[in-house]
Amino acid sequence: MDIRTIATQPFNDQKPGTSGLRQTVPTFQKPNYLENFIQSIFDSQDNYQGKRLVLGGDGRYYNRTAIQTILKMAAANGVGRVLVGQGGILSTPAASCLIRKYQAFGGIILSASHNPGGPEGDFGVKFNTANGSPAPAEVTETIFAKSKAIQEYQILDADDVNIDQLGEYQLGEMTVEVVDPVADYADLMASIFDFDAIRKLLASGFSMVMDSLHAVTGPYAKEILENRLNAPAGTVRNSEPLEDFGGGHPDPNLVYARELVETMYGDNPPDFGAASDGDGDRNMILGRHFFVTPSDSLAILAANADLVPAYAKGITGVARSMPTSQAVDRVAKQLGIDCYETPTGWKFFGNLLDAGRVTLCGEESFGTGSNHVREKDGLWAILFWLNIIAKRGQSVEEIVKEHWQTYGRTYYSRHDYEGVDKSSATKLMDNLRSGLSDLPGKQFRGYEVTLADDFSYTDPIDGTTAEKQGIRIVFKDGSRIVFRLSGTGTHGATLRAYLERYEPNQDQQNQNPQTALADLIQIADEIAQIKTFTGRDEPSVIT
Ligand code: G16
Repeated sequence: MDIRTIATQPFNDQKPGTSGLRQTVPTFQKPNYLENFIQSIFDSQDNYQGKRLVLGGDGRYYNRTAIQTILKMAAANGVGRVLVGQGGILSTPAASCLIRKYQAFGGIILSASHNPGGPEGDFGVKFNTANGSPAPAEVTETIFAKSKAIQEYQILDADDVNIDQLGEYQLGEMTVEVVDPVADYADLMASIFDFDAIRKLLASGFSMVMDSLHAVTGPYAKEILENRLNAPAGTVRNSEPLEDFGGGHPDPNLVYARELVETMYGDNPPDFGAASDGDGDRNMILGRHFFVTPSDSLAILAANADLVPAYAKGITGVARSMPTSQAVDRVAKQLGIDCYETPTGWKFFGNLLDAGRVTLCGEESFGTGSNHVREKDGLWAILFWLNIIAKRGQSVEEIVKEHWQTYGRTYYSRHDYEGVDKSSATKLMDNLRSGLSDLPGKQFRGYEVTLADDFSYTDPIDGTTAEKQGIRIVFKDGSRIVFRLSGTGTHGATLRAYLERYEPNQDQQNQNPQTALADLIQIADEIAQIKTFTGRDEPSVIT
């Protein structure tokens, strides 16, 4: 076996963000850049030699090249067997499913999620631990520390493996198993949902469209929706994963999933529309001329969980990230179950799910999931909605409006200011922080501040703490404004302002959210001086 030890020097920018290391493709193409980070992952782990690793990505540009490098490095570092998705494809939730099912010590997932791809686009590397969850902070901190001290890495001098052909291959002493990326995941979905009921729904004239945005969910959605659930051929649009996502931005929201939005808001639209992102962990749900906010979606899934076979016996608890609206809290209260508030980032749900404290969790950033894997899961959320519709026999809009009547409506919106100068964004946050103690008791347009803090979280299972997780300004009526800087961008800084107002009165539940939140939008600018610090008159993306 020809293992080479290559001398290298550290890079200073390999700190994993909200979800792994994300950089531009040209950054990852710098000599030794990918290798340093992968070696740092191996160096952060103990006793993995001889064990299994799961490997795959969302098919974006550089995926195939990176997979060959990682396979050779895994062989040189003593990994026993690597399960790699055929063609290098594995959605993030499918990778989590494989790690758990085949008891791997971890998984390396190659994706920059919803960020654009291509030679000038973004690339990313995420490491998931043996429970299938994104690596917790102590692991990512160790990886970062290793990356700052690295002097050499190990790589096998060998030919590339044919990752397009299912089967087993030998790479030095390591076995590479090229696996069907879809089958195990599709089986898992069939074990959770009432596929017979969904099949009947789809045979009854109910129409739907799923937009895979030329990203990883195409093959998964085709197998599950068209092959197993008999949806008509063509139900899944843009189903072929492309290295540059067809030039699009694989982000399932009202701005970037434009084609789907036009269909669902056009003449005679289908009954149901859905989309997922680059790596298949996000979801967007639409009805005829109707958009479901992710925060509402989480609350509605929780309120209807008893309609799904896997959750019919009840859910133990729910969790949401801090900026996610409090709609699910009201459902939890009614169900008499716990509701946890965690920092942004799916990794914070892992311990709660492992300990059985929560069954469902979700985030405002178009992510919802459950204890079936340890990642958010786009197709799972779409199937959950289909299962609910099949059982309730109502439209998306009817289900949501009935929910508002029962629990009240939580008006919600996120305003993103993308590509802001980093130092200006930092100054804005510092300025906000320094004024927090003066805010309680102050009135803004009739809203009185009752709490203003920088959110910190202590994990109830392992006691670890995470500080400075976003600035919360809470008003007397429960309305909130939250400010954070995104941890997933690669160009400048992205400021996110999250706005929320509760409306229990049924007569007031049909406003446009931007109108309903107009005062809070003004207050957000007044308190944070967004225009002054960013130089922007309006957000780049409103969701
Ligand atoms: C990632 C994380 C999510 C997070 C989202 C937005 O999603 O997994 O937990 O909510 O980023 O994070 P930020 O506000 O820091 O940009 P994904 O789909 O990009 O992996």
